[in-house]
Order: sequence, then structure tokens, then C-alpha cells
Amino acid sequence: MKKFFLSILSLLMAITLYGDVIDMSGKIDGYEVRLFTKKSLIVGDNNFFVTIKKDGKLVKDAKVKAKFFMPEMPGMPYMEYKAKAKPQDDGSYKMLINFSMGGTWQYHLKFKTSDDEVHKIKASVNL
Ligand SMILES: [Cu+2]
Repeated sequence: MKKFFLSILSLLMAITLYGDVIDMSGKIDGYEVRLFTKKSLIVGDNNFFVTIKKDGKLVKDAKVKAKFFMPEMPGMPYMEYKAKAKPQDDGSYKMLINFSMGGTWQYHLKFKTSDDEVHKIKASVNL
């Protein structure tokens, strides 16, 4: 019986240590932006993917970057991680983000389009 409770406990801990697969969409300045992962978020390295569409068509020549950050908290300094995304063959953009701890990470996703306009989306993810 003791063993049974122990395995329940370790299962709960496994659930808390891993976040969800991310799939967020937003609209800015007439662009449809999707930020997603293919795996659940973990503390450590995570691959994020971005697609940008205008009038339903993929925008493949944007410059995409992101900053993920966590505000200062008692006993914990401000933390941030910045990355530039690389264009992929399928028209998406890929970037690696390292999370140094679990919790809520806010992000600013920026992309510059061929007309030199910079567009910005703000949201957050949890892990
Ligand atoms: Cu923190």
C-alpha cells in the first residue's frame, strides 16, 4: 500500500515538472501569428515554432525574434532569454528557448516584415 502512494506521488511530481504543448494564435496589424511547440515545455531547452500569415498566405521573409522573461521575485532575480528564429523549409521559423525554472514566463514576440515595419505580440506561457 505504501508503494502505491509513492507511485501516485511521483506521478503528480512528473505532471508538475512538465508544462503543456504550446499553441497560441494572435492577430497584429493584419498578420495572423501562431507560436507553438511540438513537445511539452520543460525546464531547459525548448524548440519554439512561429508561423506568420497575411491573407492566409505564409510570410516567409520576416525577421523573427523573441524575449522570454520572468520578473524579479523575492529570492529570485529577473531572468530573461532572447533568441532569433531561423526560417525553416516549410515556411515556419524555429528558435530555441531555455527556461531556467518553472513558472510563468512572459514573452515579447517581434517580427520585422519586408516593408521594415516591426510588429510585436505580448503574452505568456506556463511550465
Ligand atoms: Cu522565477
